[in-house]
Amino acid sequence: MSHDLVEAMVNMRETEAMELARKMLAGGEDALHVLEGCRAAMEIVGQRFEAGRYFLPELIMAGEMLKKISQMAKPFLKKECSTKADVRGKVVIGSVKGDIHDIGKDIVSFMLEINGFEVYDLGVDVPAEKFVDAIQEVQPEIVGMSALLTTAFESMKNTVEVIEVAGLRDRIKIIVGGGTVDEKVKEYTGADAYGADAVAAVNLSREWMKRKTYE
Ligand code: B1M
Repeated sequence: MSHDLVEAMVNMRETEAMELARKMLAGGEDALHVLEGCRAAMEIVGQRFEAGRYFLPELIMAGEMLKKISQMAKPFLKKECSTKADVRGKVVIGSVKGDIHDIGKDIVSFMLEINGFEVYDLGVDVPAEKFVDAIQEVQPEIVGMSALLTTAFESMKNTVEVIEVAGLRDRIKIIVGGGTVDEKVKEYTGADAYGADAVAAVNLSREWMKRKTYE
């Protein structure tokens, strides 16, 4: 991963960051590595925000830079993964209620799509009831919940509970991910698995679909 790109992003030099990302992608660098490097830059921006060195405008600008780079990276991701699409299934995904972060969720959705899944993205700040309605309508095998705010873990847990109360829990597998989500959050929320990144989300989903095929 280019230290220059991380440095440009962290210091809000947008034009330079876009040019570096464009060159890296055009030069054949692994698009997923470029995105994971951007995640490292976001980590530093987040730390500066927490420390009171950066404020909301920097957070917004960092998000915009990453969105643009994600768009740039999409065609290259397709090239890497499209041949691996052998197992199909439906996934309903969203950022849970109270959380409007969507860059990571969008990367996960896109990676699932190019790996042969039909993805129904409910967007951000999604109430539990909207997940329930979508499960009833779409009949997915997998439900994905994303959250970056620690305060949204409660929403994740509540969403899993509401799905259970609606009698839909047994027919789906639930995967959670995003920012500070980890195995403990998975346990706390009652989800089936935690995905550390987009590739993990795809692998888990593929694994579940394979198992379902042999059941
Ligand atoms: Co916000 N924000 N933010 N923010 N923001 C964080 C998350 C924060 C950690 C920064 C910090 O203080 N260090 C902090 C949360 C602290 C906490 O809860 N402990 C924070 C805060 C506090 C806030 C606000 C409250 C700020 C305020 O208003 N005072 C506010 C909350 C708004 C809300 O949600 N209600 C807010 C707002 C925003 C912006 C709108 C300005 C912008 C988001 C733009 C957008 O998403 N459209 C923003 C940004 C950019 C960030 C940081 C800097 C970057 C987030 C990001 O896009 N990361 C972030 C700092 C950080 O992340 N360290 C921060 C890159 C992205 C690719 O990673 O989303 O983790 P990630 O996704 C990864 C994996 O986690 C995984 O795959 C992805 C690809 O590898 N993954 C999944 C994600 N979802 C998955 C689902 C899966 C599986 C894997 O299965 C379903």
